[in-house]
Amino acid sequence: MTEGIVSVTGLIAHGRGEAYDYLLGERTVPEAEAAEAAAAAMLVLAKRPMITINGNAAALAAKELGELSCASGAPMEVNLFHRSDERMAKVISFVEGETGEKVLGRDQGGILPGIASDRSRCTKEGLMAADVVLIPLEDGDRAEAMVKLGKKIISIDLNPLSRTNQEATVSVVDEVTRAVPNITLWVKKLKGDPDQARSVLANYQNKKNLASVMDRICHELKEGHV
Ligand code: PTJ
Repeated sequence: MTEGIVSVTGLIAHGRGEAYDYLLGERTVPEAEAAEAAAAAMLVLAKRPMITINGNAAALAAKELGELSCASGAPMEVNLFHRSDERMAKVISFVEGETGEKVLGRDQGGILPGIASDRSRCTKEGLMAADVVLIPLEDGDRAEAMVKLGKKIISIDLNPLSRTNQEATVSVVDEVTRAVPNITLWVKKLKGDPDQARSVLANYQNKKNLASVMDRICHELKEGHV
């Protein structure tokens, strides 16, 4: 935060995540494992996959996201909610430095309809053109706007009740530094096998999976395990 990568409200968002991670036992629960496989299948089957990165995702998991980008062929783009030209440049340079990859976002010629102010800005060749978008720790308004544009969304968000998770096609309820490497492993397994990827997706039900995560949290609380 002092370097300007994470916003002040981003710190509060991290705290929310830590609380949910605690309720889930700070581990990848079986529902998350299933969602991570489905996320990988969607990335592998996409025509134009892409990864959007905000300050939180950059600070927590830039390297891991870079590895997923290389494995899946999904380009990375920085999009900020608390946007300024200076912060955009900082976060893009930070992610490029951490990953050694080119990151989109310097030329934001596209607009996400339905979002107020500068936070609607994105690139035409990246986010606007994508059919499948991975959105780690994303704000609900931006997630909703992408869904309205017909994009398939993969969220990574520890709060199973968040609007982002409720809007997503595949909702990964797991800590981002555990989730992303696991999605990368699944991408490597499924990359050469589109039939297997289709079968993983066909057997995955997002709403059911999210309900099961909630049941797990309630059960653990009732049993006094947390
Ligand atoms: O960097 P900017 O300017 O784009 O700002 C990003 C903001 C701060 C707007 C954005 O991160 C934000 O407010 O997010 P929300 O709406 O709080 O959503 C973030 C979600 O990520 C919350 O539901 C948290 O529970 C979840 N979360 C926090 N830390 C983690 C996490 N999920 C996975 N892994 C984490 N480590």
